Amino acid sequence: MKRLSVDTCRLLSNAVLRPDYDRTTLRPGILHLGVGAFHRAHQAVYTDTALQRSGGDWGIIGVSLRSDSVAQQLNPQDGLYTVHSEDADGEQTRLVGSVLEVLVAPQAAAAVDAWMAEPSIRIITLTITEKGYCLGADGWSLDLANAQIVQDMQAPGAARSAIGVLARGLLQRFNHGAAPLSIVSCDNLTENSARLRQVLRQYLQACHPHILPWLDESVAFPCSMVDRIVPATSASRLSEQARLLGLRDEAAIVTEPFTQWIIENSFATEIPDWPCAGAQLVADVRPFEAAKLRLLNASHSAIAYLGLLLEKDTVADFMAEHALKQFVQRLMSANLMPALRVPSDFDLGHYAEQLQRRFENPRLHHRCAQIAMDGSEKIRQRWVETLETLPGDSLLLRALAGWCYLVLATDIELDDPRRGELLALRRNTAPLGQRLRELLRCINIDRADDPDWQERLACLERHYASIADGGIRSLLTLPAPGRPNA
Ligand code: CS2
Repeated sequence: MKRLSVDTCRLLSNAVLRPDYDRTTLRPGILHLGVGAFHRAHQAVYTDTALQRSGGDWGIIGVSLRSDSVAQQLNPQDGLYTVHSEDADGEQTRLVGSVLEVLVAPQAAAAVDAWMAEPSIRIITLTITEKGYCLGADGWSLDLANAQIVQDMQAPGAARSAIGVLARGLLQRFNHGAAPLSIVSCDNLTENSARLRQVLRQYLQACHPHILPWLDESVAFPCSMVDRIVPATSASRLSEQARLLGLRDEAAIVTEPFTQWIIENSFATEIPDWPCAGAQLVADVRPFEAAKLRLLNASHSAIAYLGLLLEKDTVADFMAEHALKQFVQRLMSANLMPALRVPSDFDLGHYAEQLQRRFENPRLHHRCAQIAMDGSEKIRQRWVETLETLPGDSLLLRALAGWCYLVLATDIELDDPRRGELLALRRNTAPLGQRLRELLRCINIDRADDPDWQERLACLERHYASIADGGIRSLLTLPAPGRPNA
């Protein structure tokens, strides 16, 4: 079967929607760091719709920070790929034309710097995952003990971390006319771009302090909340897509129809017509970020860890079992939702119902193992604030007991930036209470003297023991309705 490209795309099945703007004259206006599946199903699609409806020079230069796999998928296809969205109510496939090229930063550092310096690039967006921000324990400053940051600060010209690459590009931009710029984080962190600004300032302060006045004056960091469930595309799904398309698309994405992008309206530059594609520009994204992270992502992580312990492959498999779905519903309604403060016109109940249907989508094949990745980073963002509003025992604490058990007592593979520390705790033979306290430190809970945490820790130990005795199911049996926080 032929492969998708500019030359072959006329052979695509007629069912595929295609862009009708002229890609041959489209100039880049956006540089994106971390051009994985999420970016291709989200920001690149909003930009594609904006190009379609309102035009403008807003092509995207994608940058991979480590591996060349996305470049291998997209460059031979002239940047073209398809997005297939599907749920129980219907499906749609579209060809996306907004990505022009993918560069691999370690192999093409000069080209990446040159694009960052280019005034026609007006926006840099990022999806580099939570760990990419190299945040220290306070969640806002740069982790100066991070090995990559240490290395980058010693040799900023050869930087490899996202922060180092961005800083080097900003230096070039400053040296080549200092055009204004908007930098938008699209990662699952509250106040994502504000945090990025802090760590970047700290890095620049150490390496190129003379550009800080320009950064403060001319570079904006609008925060944004992004939402779309985008599982990694499996090999079998790629073959299924190829049959549907009539062409091989190595970069095909399969996702859900739902998509949301809420962006702080504080740009230093013009932007594509993202609002016509459904993006909402607001004065304050924080309530939206909190609702998304502490409801969607928090329950996602709970499903992932409990699901792995129950040998459920996907989120939909988990939700297909009545008792487990009930657990998720109660986790949301009794623990997660009461801890949120949302604007009066935000219908949290509707959002939660919609979420459950999204999780149940049987076409998504979103693997628990994918969501479980980087747990020590994600749990900080998703669970800790809510746990602190809940006294003693709670369903969320049971989910935390599940994660602790998974880390300490199973041989399930851990894909986590703190893998070394976690594995050392797994092998450690110290008393359980001590190991749990150390594990909690890995998710930034270090309050051994706080009586509330002592109570939670005692419950955590009890739950851990009951998982060890009777398996995780014993913990997911719901207490009688009406009990507070249960
Ligand atoms: C998921 C998210 O992998 C994960 O951690 O919780 O990627 C989630 O699918 C997205 O944030 C949904 O918008």
